[in-house]
Amino acid sequence: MPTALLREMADTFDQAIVSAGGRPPDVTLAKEQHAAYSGALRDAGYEIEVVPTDDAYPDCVFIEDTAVVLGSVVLATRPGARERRGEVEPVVERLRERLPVFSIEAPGTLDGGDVMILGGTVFVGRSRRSNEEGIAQLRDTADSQGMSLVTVPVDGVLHLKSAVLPVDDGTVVVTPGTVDESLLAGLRIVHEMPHERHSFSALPLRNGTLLVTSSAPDTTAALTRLGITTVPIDVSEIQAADGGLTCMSILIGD
Ligand code: CIR
Repeated sequence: MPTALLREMADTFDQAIVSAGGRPPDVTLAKEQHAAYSGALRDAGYEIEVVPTDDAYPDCVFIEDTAVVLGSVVLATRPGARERRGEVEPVVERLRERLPVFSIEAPGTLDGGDVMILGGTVFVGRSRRSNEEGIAQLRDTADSQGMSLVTVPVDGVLHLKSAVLPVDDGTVVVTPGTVDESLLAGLRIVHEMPHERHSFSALPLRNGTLLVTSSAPDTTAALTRLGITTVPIDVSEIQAADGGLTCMSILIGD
C-alpha cells in the first residue's frame, strides 16, 4: 500500500528557522493543521506512518528535507542548515526497512525541498541549502536509476519547491522571477498570481487530486480551469516557518 511517512511536530516548532521578516508559528494551531494534512493524505489512500518527534529539532516536521526516494532507492540527505542534520538518521532508519539507502557525503549538502521528480526527470534546485557537490551526488544516484537530472539555480527563495510546485508529471506552478523557466522546457507552466506571491503550495496525490494551500485561491482557480481537481487546506503556520505541502511527507510506493 502507498505510504506517507510523516514526522510528528516538535513542541519547539515556534523556534523553527524563519526567513528574515517572518514570524514564529503558533504551535497549537500548527499541530491542528498538521493533523488535517495527515487526514487529507489518509483520505487520498495513503497509509500514514509517523516518526516520533524530537524537541531538539524544531524543524523536524519538515521530513521531506531529510531523504529522497529515487526509483527503487533512498538518498539520505545532508541538510544545508547544519542545525538540521540530526533530523536525518531517525527518518532513514525507517526507510532502510523498505529500500536500500545511499547518503549524501560531505562536503555535499542537499535538502529534499530542492528535489522535484516529474516522471523520469529529477529537477534539483541549486540554492542556499543544496550545493554543487550534493547535486553531483544526486546525479550519480539518478543515473543509477535511469533518471535524468536538470539543475535549476534558485534565487530569493529557500528551495526549488518554494517556487516551482509539481501539479502533475507535465505541469508546474511557478512563482514568476524566481527561476530560469527555459530550464523547465517541455512542462506546462502556470504562473502564481502576483497578488498571491509565495502563498501557493501543492502536493499531487495518488488519487489524482491536488492538495493546495487555501491561501492562493486565484492561482488554484487557474488550475481548476485546466480540469485539475484541487483540495484546499489551511497551513498558515507551516507557511510561517517557510514550509509548504510537499515538505511534511515522504511518499513511498506512490
Ligand atoms: C527551514 O528553514 O529549513 C525550515 N524552516 C523550512 C523547511 C521547509 N522545507 C521544505 O519546504 N521542504
